Amino acid sequence: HEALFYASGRTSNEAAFLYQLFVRKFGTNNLPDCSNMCHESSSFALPQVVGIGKGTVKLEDFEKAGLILILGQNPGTNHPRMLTALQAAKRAGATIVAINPLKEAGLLGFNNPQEVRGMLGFATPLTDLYLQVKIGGDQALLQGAMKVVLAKGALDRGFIADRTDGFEAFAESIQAADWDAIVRQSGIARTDIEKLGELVARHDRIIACWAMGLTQQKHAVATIQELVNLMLMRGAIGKPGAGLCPVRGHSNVQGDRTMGIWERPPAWFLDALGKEFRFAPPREHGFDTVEAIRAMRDGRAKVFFAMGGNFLSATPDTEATAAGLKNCRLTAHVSIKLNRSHLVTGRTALILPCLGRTEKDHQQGKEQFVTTENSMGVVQMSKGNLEPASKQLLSETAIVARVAEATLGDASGVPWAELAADYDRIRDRIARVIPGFENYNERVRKPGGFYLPNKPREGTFPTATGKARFTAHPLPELPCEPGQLVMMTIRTHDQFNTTVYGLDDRYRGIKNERRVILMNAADLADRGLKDGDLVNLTGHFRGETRHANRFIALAYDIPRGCSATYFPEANVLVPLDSAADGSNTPTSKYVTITVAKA
Ligand SMILES: Nc1nc2c(c(=O)[nH]1)N[C@H]1C(S)=C(S)[C@@H](COP(=O)(O)OP(=O)(O)OC[C@H]3O[C@@H](n4cnc5c(=O)[nH]c(N)nc54)[C@H](O)[C@@H]3O)O[C@H]1N2
Ligand SMILES: Nc1nc2c(c(=O)[nH]1)N[C@H]1C(S)=C(S)[C@@H](COP(=O)(O)OP(=O)(O)OC[C@H]3O[C@@H](n4cnc5c(=O)[nH]c(N)nc54)[C@H](O)[C@@H]3O)O[C@H]1N2
Ligand SMILES: [Mo]
Repeated sequence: HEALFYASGRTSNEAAFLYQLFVRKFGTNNLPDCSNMCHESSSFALPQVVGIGKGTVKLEDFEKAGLILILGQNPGTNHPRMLTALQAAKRAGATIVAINPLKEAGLLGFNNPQEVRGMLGFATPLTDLYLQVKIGGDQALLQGAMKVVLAKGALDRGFIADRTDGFEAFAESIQAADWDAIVRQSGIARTDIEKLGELVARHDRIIACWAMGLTQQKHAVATIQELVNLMLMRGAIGKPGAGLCPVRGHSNVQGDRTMGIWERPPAWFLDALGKEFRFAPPREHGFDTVEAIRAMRDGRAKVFFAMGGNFLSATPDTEATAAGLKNCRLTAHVSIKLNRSHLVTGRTALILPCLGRTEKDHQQGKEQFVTTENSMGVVQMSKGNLEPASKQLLSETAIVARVAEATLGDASGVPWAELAADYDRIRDRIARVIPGFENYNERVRKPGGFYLPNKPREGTFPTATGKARFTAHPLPELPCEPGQLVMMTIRTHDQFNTTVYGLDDRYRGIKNERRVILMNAADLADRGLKDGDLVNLTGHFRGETRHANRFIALAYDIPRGCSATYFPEANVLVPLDSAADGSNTPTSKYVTITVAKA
């Protein structure tokens, strides 16, 4: 338990399965991953209320939807392919609502470069209702909309009676919710909230999409369950053109979790894994990302191994993470690109370069392919077509197999080399351990791959009670002292997480600078600041302060009291101990700061 095995979300199903097998044979569930900082709040919230930690829609549902809600997501930049589905939905008559503190360009309109009209620059208007919610105000906004739906009696009573429980207590809590608090916390006028409520009341084919704006909040789990409440009122889960759509980030982050990259593995998974590989997997839950940093900092962890990712830059409180990594006896990274995590190391440090997904992967003369699972639960093959950058590069799978063999010797009883020599053999083992992967090798070779089973999609909810569950969540207090601003850390178009490709933020009209803070003009004026002033940022959390100096303050269309900086430049300000209730996801979208002239 003094060793930590991190994973980012690029690792293939095959490498991920072998990796977690190695770690559990080694004797721990210390498998923190990027999910802990990403959609963990969704993975934690959804099983309790719908019985599965994933979405319930397929791409084809978008064209059948009547109403699409997009909360805390910037698809134009982060999920550009989704815009095609939204555009098609729009043309088929769907109404689209965006809920976001910023008016993100991709949500306002859309140029499809694949279409002549798009090339000529005619944007298809996308959003019918744009609600510039205050940071952290989504739960209040959703409660307001649900008050309207309740008042109109616009309920799918058959669905509620047959497929759900907990409605009475939920309805009471919504009735008790106070309009003044709702308007204050959401920052949205009651008339606009009523427009949203009326749209919800009018539609039953509703799709709800969300991403980091909802998940990286202290009250993320409650907010996501509130969104599920709204969907259940209208019977909008488990029918065509309707359902939940948590939009994921890394290409295989969902698959990695399915493969067992999880510090809190379910018992059935460990049972099946133990049976297939004849051992007793450790049962005790392991460390997630936040706990892993604390363990390194406090000297309780001495080895840090990373399968991809950029742990130093992606995690909260960069200083604390750096101190933790330096405390280790060994740090090792399997990577396709150099990054800052390679520079802040333990006493011994290894960089193990590996093949990328775009490169050809030969094992014993035979060309291999790997597989991944997308946000919609589709498992597909992925095969590189470029010559590898070097003949000496190993695949991730080969590296895991060799590390396992060297660490565990013959005692493990797993034929590591044999498995890594032909990925079909790994897939055969996955098929025997994880439900839904039967005939894996055959089915994944078919064009388009295959869908994993999804019970809520088919209308049954494998929760504790066998029903979808309404839950009641009284509005929390959101901390923000007088003079403070709430800061969210967001992405630009020209970065992929910690890999920054360019200094422009083209859709927000910011050029050649990333150390900026976007603020409401009135908030600038209050502090005697002008657009373009150089400022120092101070984070405040439980009496601790954190500092990030010399940012450029820019006046921007953002609600009062809210501000935005970029990830990863502002990660130094994200407190390690500020995390979502239940999921322990760092609150990267809710950091309380003060701003002063530099
Ligand atoms: N080009 C590019 N694509 C990417 C990535 C990348 O870095 N670059 N990263 C990938 C990964 S790992 C992920 S997880 C996804 C992330 O995809 P997103 O979640 O879209 O990414 P973020 O930039 O973190 O922004 C979230 C959005 O939430 C809004 N927001 C912030 N706080 C709140 C709030 O309290 N309420 C509401 N309603 N909205 C809020 C912000 O204004 C922003 O528009 O993208 C993936 N795709
Ligand atoms: N403040 C703040 N912090 C955040 C976020 C935020 O919005 N705000 N977002 C969080 C989110 S959503 C996420 S997902 C995490 C991301 O956390 P990570 O996944 O740890 O970070 P990345 O920047 O995606 O990792 C990039 C590195 O991965 C390696 N890599 C890329 N592809 C491969 C591959 O195929 N194999 C191997 N072995 N290595 C590869 C490269 O070396 C590259 O430098 O960051 C989180 N941190
Ligand atoms: Mo992510």
